[in-house]
Amino acid sequence: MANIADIAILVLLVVASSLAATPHTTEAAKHVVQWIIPASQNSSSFYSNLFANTKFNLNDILVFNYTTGFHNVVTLSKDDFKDCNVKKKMETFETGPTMIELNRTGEYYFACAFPFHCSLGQKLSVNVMASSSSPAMAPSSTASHLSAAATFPALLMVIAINILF
Ligand SMILES: *[C@@H]1O[C@H](CO)[C@@H](O)[C@H](O)[C@H]1NC(C)=O
Ligand SMILES: *[C@@H]1O[C@H](CO)[C@@H](O)[C@H](O)[C@H]1NC(C)=O
Ligand SMILES: *[C@@H]1O[C@H](CO)[C@@H](O)[C@H](O)[C@H]1NC(C)=O
Ligand SMILES: [Cu+2]
Repeated sequence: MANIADIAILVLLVVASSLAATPHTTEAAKHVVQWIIPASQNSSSFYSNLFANTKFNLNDILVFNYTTGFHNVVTLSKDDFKDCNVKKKMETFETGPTMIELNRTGEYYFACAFPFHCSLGQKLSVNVMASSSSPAMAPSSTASHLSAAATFPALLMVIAINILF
């Protein structure tokens, strides 16, 4: 026969474990891209197609994976990106893999500055959204409701078992 203290401890354990299992929402996503000259015929849209369904949120990390010395990563203005004017680069990253922390919202324009690589399609623009706080909150509260809903029957069962046996 269970006593009140046993039940109280069980309740605490179950509640604590459900709290611990609640997922973290602020985790930054990591997007890895194989940074190459696209082999496809539609080379100029290769990278935009690749990420057509990807959402980039503030503080996500973009990883350009390439072999140092074979490619690099430069940032460009919108116009220089369009024209592959890589000589007007703002920043240069030359060690692969290059990790870029997307620490501001808005458009980023990346290209490889090796001769002809950009015009052969090795260019990528991403639009970083500030949505990491608001839309991410919705799934989070749904998740914690679900986990609370799932916890309650489990709690009753544990108590019932404890009382019965
Ligand atoms: C390739 O480009 C053509 C013409 O621009 C387009 O119709 C087709 O959908 C593209 N294919 C892919 C896989 O992007
Ligand atoms: C980077 O590219 C290399 C060579 O293609 C590959 O072995 C490695 O798994 C890639 N790394 C990531 C994080 O994708
Ligand atoms: C954002 O990241 C860049 C390099 O990725 C860095 O130079 C800059 O200081 C960062 N800005 C902030 C506000 O953290
Ligand atoms: Cu390149």
